[in-house]
Amino acid sequence: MLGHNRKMTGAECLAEMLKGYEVTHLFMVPAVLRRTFAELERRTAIARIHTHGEKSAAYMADGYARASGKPGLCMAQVIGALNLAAGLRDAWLAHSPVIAMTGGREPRTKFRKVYQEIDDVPAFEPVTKFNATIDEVSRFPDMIRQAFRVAVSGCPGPVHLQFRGNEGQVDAEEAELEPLVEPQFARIPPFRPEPERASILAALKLLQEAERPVIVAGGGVRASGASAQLVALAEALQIPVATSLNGKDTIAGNHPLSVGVVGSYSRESANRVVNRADLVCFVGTETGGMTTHFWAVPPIGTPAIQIDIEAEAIGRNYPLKATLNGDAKVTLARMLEHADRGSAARRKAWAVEVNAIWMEWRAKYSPLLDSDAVPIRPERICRELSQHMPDDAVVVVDTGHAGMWMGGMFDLKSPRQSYMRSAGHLGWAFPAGLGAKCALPDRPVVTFTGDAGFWYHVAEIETAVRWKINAVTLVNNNSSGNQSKRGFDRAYGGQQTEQARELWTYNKMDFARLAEDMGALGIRVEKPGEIAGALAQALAANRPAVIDVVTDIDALAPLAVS
Ligand SMILES: Cc1ncc(C[n+]2csc(CCOP(=O)(O)OP(=O)(O)O)c2C)c(N)n1
Repeated sequence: MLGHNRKMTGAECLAEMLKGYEVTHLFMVPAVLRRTFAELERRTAIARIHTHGEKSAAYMADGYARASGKPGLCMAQVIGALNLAAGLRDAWLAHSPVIAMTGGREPRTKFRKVYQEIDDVPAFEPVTKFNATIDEVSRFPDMIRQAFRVAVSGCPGPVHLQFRGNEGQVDAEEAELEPLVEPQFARIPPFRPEPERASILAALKLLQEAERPVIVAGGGVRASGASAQLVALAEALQIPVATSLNGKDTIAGNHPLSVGVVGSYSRESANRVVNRADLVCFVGTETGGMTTHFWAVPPIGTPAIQIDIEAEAIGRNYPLKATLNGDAKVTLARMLEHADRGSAARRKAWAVEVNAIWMEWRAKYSPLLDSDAVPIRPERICRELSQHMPDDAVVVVDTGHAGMWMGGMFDLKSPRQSYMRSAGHLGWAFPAGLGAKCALPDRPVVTFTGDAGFWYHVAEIETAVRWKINAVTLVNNNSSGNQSKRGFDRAYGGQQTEQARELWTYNKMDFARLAEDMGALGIRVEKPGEIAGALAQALAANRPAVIDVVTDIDALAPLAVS
């Protein structure tokens, strides 16, 4: 209740507030907010996960946030602040509510060449929605509330609070404070704004009259928890659904109306369906370059509708026939209430055509999905994972080839499964998977990464072992970053020299052995028939597990069609 102040330290206030916001874990490299850490131990059960680098702390907080919908917290002292800022970049791109706290400067000594000190605040500007300093202990309550409020509101995203003192020592000072918490802002979404009825009816009319419509569902559907409403509307009107990579888990891959991920890291059939559509309904997607294959899928000029919680996103890249500003869940629910199910008959021929496009894709890629080749084809790993992933798994995927393989070739088979992907940063997935497991300890978490991606934060195996974060990490180990091969072929005018391979290959590495040495379970897989058994063993291990799958360095993911 506002106005009930008591004398306390900033540390006591912050610890009480984090407990009130139901934070369960935070991720950091010391030493920052030391007094707060002591109060956290005294007053709360919050796990203070001490990592091997600030960037992986930020990625863990991001994975925690995306898995739970609750803000993920990460922290660094002044010298680690920019490492932390670098780690917010993926959260920024993915609209993930991460709260970063850093130590900052003392007004008494700044500009006097204080050891380790620079002005870090500007570096947080491009990766945060709110970037602020706490200079007075009296500002703890309102600024912490504002950090949570901004992180989860509207289109979610990262925020940064810099605390005075290189380690944020302002937390040791006392004032009359009230650790008031607003539980509404403890998770996304705090509000569900609804579009006006007229715009709902206008959009529905267009969808119902269309003969070849398609829905493109993005991360906004996931953030809103609107999968059930999306699928119900698609079923009522018989409209196929493509997703962005960020929205992959908004419809199960085995649903008859699912056509897969559209865009650059995509499935060929999804791009073909979206390019045949006479009306595209974008829901909770930025319509960015990745989802639209640089605005070629669908081509600009295709009749379109857009639903988004951010008014300023509506119409950014495609001229629109109808616009809906609101939360995805309530908007889709309202559309369903008014939907004319009888109009579905108009789309019978479209359903047949869409199914034929999907069957063509399946026939074309079956030999690779089912391949018994040694070294193993990544497509076969994807098929094995589609078949054997637990029904409630959280699947976490890195970028580059990992994003392409899993985006295009892996299918979720249950609405209870979740999928989270790197928004572009190589190396994100392994720590993000650990953060996801902290947020959802009772669900299996399976991360898919290439070896180049895994190398980035391999030291965090020790963190996983120390904290018993029993996530499973599968490494597509081709001793290279072979997604780069095509680009270097082009740069060398068609075919690269033998020496050019030094630009993208690595020494061979047995990650299973490395994992074992660090106290995790390590399983080396060299034959495709061993993948399912390794996954089952890793999931049952009751300790962190690394499945090191030796794959074909010549396997290149198919490029997007437009
Ligand atoms: C931070 C960052 N740096 C560089 C890149 C560019 N990049 C994309 S994929 C890739 C190589 C991926 O290698 P790996 O994870 O081993 O997968 P593979 O291509 O071998 O299947 C690189 C360097 C990136 N996406 N992110």
